[in-house]
Amino acid sequence: MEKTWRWFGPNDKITLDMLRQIGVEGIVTALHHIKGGEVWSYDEVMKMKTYIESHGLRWSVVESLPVSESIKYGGPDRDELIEKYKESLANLGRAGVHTICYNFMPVLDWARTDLENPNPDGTSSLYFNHAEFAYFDIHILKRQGAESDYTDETLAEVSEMKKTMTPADEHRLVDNIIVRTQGFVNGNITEDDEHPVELFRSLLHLYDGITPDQLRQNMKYFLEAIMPVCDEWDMNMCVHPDDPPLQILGLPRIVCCDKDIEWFLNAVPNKHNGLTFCAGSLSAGIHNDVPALARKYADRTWFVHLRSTNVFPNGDFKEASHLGGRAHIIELVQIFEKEMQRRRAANPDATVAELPMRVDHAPLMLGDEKMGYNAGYSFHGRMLALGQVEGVMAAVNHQLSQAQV
Ligand code: DNO
Repeated sequence: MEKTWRWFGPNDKITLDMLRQIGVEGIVTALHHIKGGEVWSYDEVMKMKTYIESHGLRWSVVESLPVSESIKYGGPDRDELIEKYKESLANLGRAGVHTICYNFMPVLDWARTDLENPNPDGTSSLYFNHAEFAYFDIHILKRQGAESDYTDETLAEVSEMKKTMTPADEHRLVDNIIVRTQGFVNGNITEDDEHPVELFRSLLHLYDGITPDQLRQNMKYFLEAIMPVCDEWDMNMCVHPDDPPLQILGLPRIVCCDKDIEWFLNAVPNKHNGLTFCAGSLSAGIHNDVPALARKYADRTWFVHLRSTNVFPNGDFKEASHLGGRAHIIELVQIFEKEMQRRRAANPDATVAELPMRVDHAPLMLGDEKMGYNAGYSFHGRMLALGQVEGVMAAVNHQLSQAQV
């Protein structure tokens, strides 16, 4: 696989020169300065591509070309927005960038309650606490009927919490769940929004009455509309699984499990309709057997996110070491490296593109915590994780080449 790294553009404190020194080959980025829904012009795409290439790297993956809410809930302007999306895709294809990561999650791009949960060794990691999330839903958002989505146990924990939560604690929860995890990924809420909770509530209302089936139909509509452009420019669309892969905030969520993945791949049976295999997101659902999913969907996977989580008996989950947890990354590397062998064998005369993989959501360590990095995107933590995964890849490839002799 190709070693890639998510980089947030020329203002990222982690520079491309630093990334070359640690063995990164390809860059995963987006035109973060362009407002959601607007066309990425060929010139803007080329500017970014040239900048990356002038540092001896290549632009391997777009993460993300965001899908507007209106396309997801099926608003009146969706066709217009889809046309713009198609234009951006064609401009990327013309520039030679062919792998596109996107998601179909309503409103929230990903969710965590705690961005610096301490580990015994002095580092810290991202954490999702169910009771805190329920507290946010019930007492901060005050979503109608929210209580009925939680177990008695969780509700009892929430009542206990209510006795001690301060306004500062509540502010921290809002900041973690809907601001600091969203702004930097071109999500709906940014650090500059003065009333994030009100804004968030109005976004949730856009999905009133939208069932999972309706959302599925909207996804199919979107994919069918863009496939001709994807065929023309060889664009690999890779949907990112829902993170966490669970039903939350009464929203329809449709990329959470085996059945969901099977559905959207079959609904639009074109190889350009593929998957970002985010091992970490999938691992946070106790219903998911991550290596089994990788085995089943390797041939429709165009991008791999390697990270892992531990899920606790009450459903809370925390990012794990890249060598531990529920994702079983060593097995995943075996599966995807074998898939690469298969792709090469199936196309002996062509140069088969390496499958890009990046590490994700690594701990804060060795001073990362003072650097103000985007949540989950530390430097030392990710560098350590990349070193670990690189070692696994080297060992797996060595074994595979010996098996061939
Ligand atoms: C979070 C990321 C997500 C992901 C998008 C893809 O760390 O995994 O923001 O990039 O959901 O569209």
